[in-house]
Amino acid sequence: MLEYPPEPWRIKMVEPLRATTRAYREQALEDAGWNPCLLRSEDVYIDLFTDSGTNAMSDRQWSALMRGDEAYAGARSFYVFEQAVREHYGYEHVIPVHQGRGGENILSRLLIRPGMHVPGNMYFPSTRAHQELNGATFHDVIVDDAHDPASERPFKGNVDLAKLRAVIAEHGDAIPYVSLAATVNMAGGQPISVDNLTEVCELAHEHGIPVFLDTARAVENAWLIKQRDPGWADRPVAEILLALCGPTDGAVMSAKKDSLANIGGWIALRDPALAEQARGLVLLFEGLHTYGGMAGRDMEAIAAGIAESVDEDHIRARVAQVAYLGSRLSDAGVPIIRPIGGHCVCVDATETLRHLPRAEFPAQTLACAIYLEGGVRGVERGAVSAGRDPATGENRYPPLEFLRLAIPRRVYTRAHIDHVAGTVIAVHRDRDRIRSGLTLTYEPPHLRFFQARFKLTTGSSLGQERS
Ligand code: P61
Repeated sequence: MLEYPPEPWRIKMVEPLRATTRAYREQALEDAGWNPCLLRSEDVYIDLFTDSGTNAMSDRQWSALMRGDEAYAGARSFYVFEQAVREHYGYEHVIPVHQGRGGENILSRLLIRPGMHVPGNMYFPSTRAHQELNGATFHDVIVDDAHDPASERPFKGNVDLAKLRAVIAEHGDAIPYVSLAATVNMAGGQPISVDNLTEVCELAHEHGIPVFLDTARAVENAWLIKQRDPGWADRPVAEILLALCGPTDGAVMSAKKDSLANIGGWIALRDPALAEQARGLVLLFEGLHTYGGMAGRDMEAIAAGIAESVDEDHIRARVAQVAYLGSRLSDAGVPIIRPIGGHCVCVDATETLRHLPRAEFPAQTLACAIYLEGGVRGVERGAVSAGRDPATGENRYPPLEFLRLAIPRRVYTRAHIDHVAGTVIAVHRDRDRIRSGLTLTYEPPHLRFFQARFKLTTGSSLGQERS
């Protein structure tokens, strides 16, 4: 019997979903240029495109919205928000931004100069895009296991300290900061351990290099630490979160993830001088330093969401729902990234569609196949997401090529998750019927996966239809 703890909430308001026919979905996908990202959400039955901003807010968050103080300057809601971030993440200076990439833009502009080098535990598209826009080269210093879908190592988000030492030895003076992520998204939501994070900070600090943590899913990381590191098994998740942030110099946050909000984010810093400079840039790019592009009500909803995010019942049920989907797929022989991460289940596309060359984007093809099969939307995380090398213009082929099924928080029921499992299992069973991959017909210069368009490489259908 797979574990599926009863949800620690009941449903007060519902949003109708529409099931469609296969013929309808074929037309919709064709119109969307074989990119599920370009589908209209009303044409999607179960939307696992992202867990970002797709959370269901609680009755407390909705009532907090009504307390929003919409003053342009010094809104009361800002101080409520600031206090919640300080209390749960432990940083002194809290600067609001409209969402995560707003913070990435500010931090990269502040600290990066052309020719610099940024090491980190695997790239994230928007994070690396901002680093590269400002002239830096990103160096992946994550442990090798992170690139191996089958490895069961519990902390595949850890940094390989030897790799980090090598980058410091070569580029020490030109490293503005180490860019760490809690639960590494592009590795399938894999956590970093407190011990490893602490060692990274010690090493970087010895060389005068600050460390900034992407805390978008740090609560989920804290929960996985509680599950996987016996030294933390008895500690509250709120305490583990503080232990993760403690050794770092600051954080960038997308509140659209852990914080159970639909929009928002922040930069959190310890250094008052750097914080002052960040506020200056926020004024230019986001909004005043006491709202950063958010409405007062958004800041209230985030403050309430932060408190709920570290509730043990919430985080247990959230991560268990992800694990339930992963276990159902694993048990049916679908190759997924192991161990199952905090926010998503990732189907190994190179393994599933072994007969398709990488140049035909197997993960993008798989995303199309599960949409056609069951109206389920996931997202490609492979060569399309990796984009082109800015120096050579060639496609980058990262070791991992997978279809990500990211689960929004508190949105779908077990029956929905069972529908997803049934859909993916059916596509996997009939995988040999998928005869065509995809060819790009349009690609924008940045974050191409969001807007790219494709055509079938051969024929007029994927070939998966049953006769
Ligand atoms: C997602 F490919 N994540 O997972 P923003 N850091 C981390 C994220 O996961 C993240 C951001 C920063 C998304 C949406 C997304 O290139 C991409 O609030 C670990 O979305 O600006 C976002 O936070 C950025 C996916 C965003 C992407 C940008 O689905």
